[in-house]
Amino acid sequence: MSDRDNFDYIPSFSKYKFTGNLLTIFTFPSPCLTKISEPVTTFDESLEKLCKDMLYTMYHSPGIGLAAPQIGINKRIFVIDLNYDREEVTRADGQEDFNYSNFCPLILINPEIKLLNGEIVYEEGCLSVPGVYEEVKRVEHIEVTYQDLKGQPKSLCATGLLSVCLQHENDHLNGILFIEKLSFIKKDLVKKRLLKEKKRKKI
Ligand code: QAP
Ligand code: CO
Repeated sequence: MSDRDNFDYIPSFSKYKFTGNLLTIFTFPSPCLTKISEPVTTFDESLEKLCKDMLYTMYHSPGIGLAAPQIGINKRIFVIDLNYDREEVTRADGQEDFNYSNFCPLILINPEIKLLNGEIVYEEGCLSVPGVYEEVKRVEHIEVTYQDLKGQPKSLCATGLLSVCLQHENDHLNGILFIEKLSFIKKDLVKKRLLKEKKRKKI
């Protein structure tokens, strides 16, 4: 069994289909992106629904990670899937659509990251900072403890892209966007560009 088969703890997800609601993703400079999020204390049906909707929204964006603050909910939750397949298809009525498959979702609740060692530079992007991709330097080896949907304690070790993604999403829970990690000059330039773009779209 590959790790891609290991998602039967999410009932409405299967290898070939999933259901959920599309949530609105807030973009820079929304206030929800700079708040410190609160720990989750209740592990119930509504938490499961929220996580499913976050995954659904992430797959459709498409993205590889999404944190609750990005959808306006300041709770310590994020979802990740680095491995799913997305294939463009033409439906019977001629409409272009996408087929998604091979989901490998990770749901982390109340995560705590322990930075171990090494250094990794990766070109990051963010659904809340659309169109911006910049290199960010982070720690390569990390260890993460967290709770699953049932509140059970879990842990994992990560390197490479998974490590980068876990650190990026965890930053969201502390109100930090990846553009904050850029040099002063680059950060300023990117922020001004984003604000200008937003103003232009409103007119
Ligand atoms: C975070 O980011 C991440 O600008 C997840 O127009 C990114 O899924 C961690 C996206 C890279 C590690 C490495 C961004 C989609 C998706 C955009 C994402 C866009 C459309 C970003
Ligand atoms: Co992000």
